[in-house]
Amino acid sequence: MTSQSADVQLRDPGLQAALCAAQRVVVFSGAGVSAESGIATFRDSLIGLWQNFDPARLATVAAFEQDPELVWGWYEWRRMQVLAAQPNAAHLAIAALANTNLELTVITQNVDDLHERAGSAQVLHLHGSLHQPRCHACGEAHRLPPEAPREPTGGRRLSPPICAHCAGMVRPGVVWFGEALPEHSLQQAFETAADCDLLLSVGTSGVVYPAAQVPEIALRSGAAVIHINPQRQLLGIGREWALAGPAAEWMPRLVKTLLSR
Ligand code: BJW
Ligand code: ZN
Repeated sequence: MTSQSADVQLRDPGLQAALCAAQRVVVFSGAGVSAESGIATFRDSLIGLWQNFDPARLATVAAFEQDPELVWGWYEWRRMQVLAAQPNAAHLAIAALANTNLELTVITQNVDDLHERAGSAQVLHLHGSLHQPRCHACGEAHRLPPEAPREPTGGRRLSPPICAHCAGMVRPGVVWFGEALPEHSLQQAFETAADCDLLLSVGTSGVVYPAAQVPEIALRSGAAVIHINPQRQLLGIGREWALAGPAAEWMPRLVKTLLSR
């Protein structure tokens, strides 16, 4: 996008007023915020061993129980991608918002740690983490051996580690379809969304519930919501705007506007 069309979009008087008035700000992020760090979004097509699989069919307990090597191998390939990646300008801009007098809450659906590595503290992870596997049988946390970041090589089937506590199979520490989200994080996400005056919804397709309720709750509670996404449509509920384009271009602009009020 040219900076001129960005200027035109940012000049909207309602949007300017929302940015000027913001005190309690929520950033709600999805896979698109990490796209420019080289992490595939969830609904991108897969490559290598997994190219004939639908991610939504790999991200289930049933898939793991039926073919643990396939599913564990997929998650290890993704974890390697994340270890080799760096936070991008969007993650950094979001982290910079914490150093202001705004009350900021970062809520993410992502299973990577790029918000934290950019400097954001206390990120609410609604869908868990690639870096916190646990036993599928007894739930005990499993410590992965420290690994130097390396380029993922296209992936392969891998046997899941064995739990030191009960010898059960270790599974990725993410939330699969049909599983409950972490109760405390979800409750906090809903409460901060209901209580914020500005929510920035960055890089999410907004199709996965209950996380997709977060921007809906903010809108219904009277907050302004800005969607930052090359493709995102408006929800059609209340005071909302769509800024079309990549997060790594929009977030630094928005943060600059918020800081120069
Ligand atoms: C850019 C960009 C750039 C690109 N800059 N942007 C109501 C109706 C129908 C179904 C349901 C319902 N409520 C619940 C359900 C079922 C289900 C669900 O929602 N299904 C829908 C898909 C229909 N939900 C669940 O099963 C949830 N659990 C549940 O409901 O439990 C009930 C229960 C209660 C009590 C006890 C027991 C059970 C769990 C959902 C868990 C989802 N987990 C996943 C996988 C995590 C692990 C993994 O990563 O493998 O989380 S699914 C996947 O989608 C992942 C993501 O976090 C999540 C959201 O995706 P996201 O982030 O939006 O990514 P994409 O790829 O979809 O979009 C990327 C966007 O970025 C796009 O818009 C691009 O345009 C944009 N983009 N480049 C900015 N540079
Ligand atoms: Zn165990």
